[in-house]
Amino acid sequence: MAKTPPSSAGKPADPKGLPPNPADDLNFPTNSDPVTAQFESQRGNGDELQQVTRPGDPARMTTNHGVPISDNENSLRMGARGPTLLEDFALREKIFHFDHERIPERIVHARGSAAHGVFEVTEAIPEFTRAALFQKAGNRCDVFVRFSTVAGGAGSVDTPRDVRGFATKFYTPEGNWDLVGNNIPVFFIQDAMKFPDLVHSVKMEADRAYPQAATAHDTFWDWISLMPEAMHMIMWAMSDRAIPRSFRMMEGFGVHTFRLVNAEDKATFVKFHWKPRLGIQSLVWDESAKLQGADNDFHRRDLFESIAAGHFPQWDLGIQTFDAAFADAQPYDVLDATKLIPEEDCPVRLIGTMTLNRNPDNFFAETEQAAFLPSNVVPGIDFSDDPLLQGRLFSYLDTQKSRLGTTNFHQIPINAPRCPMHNFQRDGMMQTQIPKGRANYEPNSLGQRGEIGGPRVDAVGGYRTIKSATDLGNEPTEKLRIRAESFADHFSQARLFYKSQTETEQGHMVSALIFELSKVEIAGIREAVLAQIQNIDMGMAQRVANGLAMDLPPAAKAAVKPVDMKPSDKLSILKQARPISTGRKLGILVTDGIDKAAVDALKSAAEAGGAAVTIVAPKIGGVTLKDGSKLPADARLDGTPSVVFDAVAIVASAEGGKQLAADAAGIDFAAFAWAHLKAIAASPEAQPLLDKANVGKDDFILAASDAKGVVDKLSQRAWAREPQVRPQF
Ligand code: HDE
Repeated sequence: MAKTPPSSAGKPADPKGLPPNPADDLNFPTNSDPVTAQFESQRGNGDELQQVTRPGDPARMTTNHGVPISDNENSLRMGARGPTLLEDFALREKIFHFDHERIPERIVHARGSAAHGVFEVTEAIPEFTRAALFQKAGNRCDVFVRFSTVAGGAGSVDTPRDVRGFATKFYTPEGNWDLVGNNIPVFFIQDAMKFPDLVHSVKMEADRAYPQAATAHDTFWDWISLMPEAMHMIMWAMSDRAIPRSFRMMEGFGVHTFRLVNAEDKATFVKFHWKPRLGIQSLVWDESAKLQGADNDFHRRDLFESIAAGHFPQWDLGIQTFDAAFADAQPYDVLDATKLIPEEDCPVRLIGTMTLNRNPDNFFAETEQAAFLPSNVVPGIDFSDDPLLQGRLFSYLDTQKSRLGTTNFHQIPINAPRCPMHNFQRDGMMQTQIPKGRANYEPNSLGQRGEIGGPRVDAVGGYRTIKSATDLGNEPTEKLRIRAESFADHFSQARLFYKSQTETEQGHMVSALIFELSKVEIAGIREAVLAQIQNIDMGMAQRVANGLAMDLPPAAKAAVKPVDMKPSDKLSILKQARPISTGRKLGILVTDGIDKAAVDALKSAAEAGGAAVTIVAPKIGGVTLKDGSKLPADARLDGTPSVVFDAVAIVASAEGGKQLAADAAGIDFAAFAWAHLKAIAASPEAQPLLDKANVGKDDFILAASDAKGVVDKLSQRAWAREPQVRPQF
């Protein structure tokens, strides 16, 4: 554990010429402590939160001040039917507290879900960073991760077309490191100055307060059509990345270029990646739109239930590291957040694994009060001059004060570091700590005079900003309010992204643009977008124009003529698909009069593959089997459409098959599974239903007895079916 640093008088001069550590007689950790010991002694184990977790055991009910309560039903009144008395402190306190239960929601990323977990280093990288966490393989720290949509309010839906936030708080022994990223590696804008405009344009429109959680409206596309720098991000937002199947199946990206700094103060540029162990998968658009009605909480439920069932989602942390020579050689600026570095040009090296293994005990106390700050970095991790990142460094600290109401938000247990925290910052609203002694200033000599002297800086182990004034030879000359010329190419990477997709994925992007622009009421805005996207790909622009039944206007003028980059398979979801059934969901629709064996075979095959099974029946009490026994249902057909499953089976008796074919919910169940390109395993008696639902034949239409077949297809979609179920442009 931490040692007492030597007094300044006796301290040898620091080899790097740093000032000696001031005198102090208090213990505090330094980076010179053995790393493993630090981790063992200081790694959080959840106890920090346990100290404030109320178990909810039966106990005597009290007021907030501890006074026992005798009656929680009736307020105090004068006579049986008389007026209520102001004196009733139990009533007043209860209503007063209730009146203030809500806090302002996040201005963006308001709707989110989170989980606790552990991060473990698998490859040490001391050559790149002096961060204690990364000094040794096997080092572990606790993490808290919040996933979110961006545009919608806290009560909005889980599956709109939107970017997803992926914010991770690492509780390291050197303080909290927050990697506040998204599931898309680039962003809409290059400069923080434009963020309020972006957000105003995408949120519900100012006069009518709709649409909620949607980009498909005039103000968003108006703004986008005038912001060519957004075109690369627009390609991602129109791709299936913006409609993930699950938080568990998304990549995460730090987006900006950061820097790692080693013990010799050598800096290396870095981009952070999270790679999901379950692979990446998305919904199809019609399914994600229907899910907004079927289950508003689709992603939230999926995360919570998976963790509760012990299917802990995992991601590998990867880094792309590069130096200034590499940066200078690229045809884009690595400080521009609208650009990515293709993995083929700079491979991702995996250095750790994160496992989310515990649901929060209380949504408000943990998920809602979690405050992530990109400015939370630890020694060995530094920023770059990316102008978007620089703006974020201000915004997040600032916004917590308005959301959480106090500069002491860092004391809220979910935000508090799991390592010692000492300084001379004092007081403020909601101060919950009681610093002892009268030393609340520094320097002071009280420590040498037998009193508590308080903490002192650690010039060696403490955070030191890297010395270079600016990045990449960008030496300061004069104050300028400009955009660097190296940021001017807005289309080459948008084209790279489009060209890197499979035909199926390109078709989805075209359809998404047609859907979104069809919701735009002002035709001139649609035309302005068509003018921009011709600079990305003329074929795509023509297909979108066809889908809108509009003529292509002249192309917008591009500041820099786009170049063709080498397509990158890592940008496509389908080129990286992984057939993993773990954590998937099979819905089995059953009717009266069936044989249980068929259901049992499906169930055991699915469970052997790590998938969850839901028995769906016309009535919640279940069905009566052929042998007269009962099979209980988990869900009722009316209210559990097939959109909530990865694949479905329909096991019907002859009579049951006919009844389903006469039930709109039954027809939708089969028709949507077909339209959403899912595997359907059906008993022969279900054929009347399949006919009524216009279900055709292909490799994904199986016999109910083919339990293995349907489980193998849980993580796949019948892409070849797509032209049969919706128009292609
Ligand atoms: Fe954020 N962003 N952002 N953002 N952001 C917020 O901070 C902001 C940006 C991201 O689960 C806010 O605590 C500015 C990029 C996530 O609690 C706010 C700019 C990326 C979350 C804010 C950006 C993100 C936020 C709102 C442009 C991906 C949710 C509430 C300069 C790398 C964190 C809050 C959570 C939240 C500002 C752009 C990711 C207002 C000014 C780029 C995942 O401070």
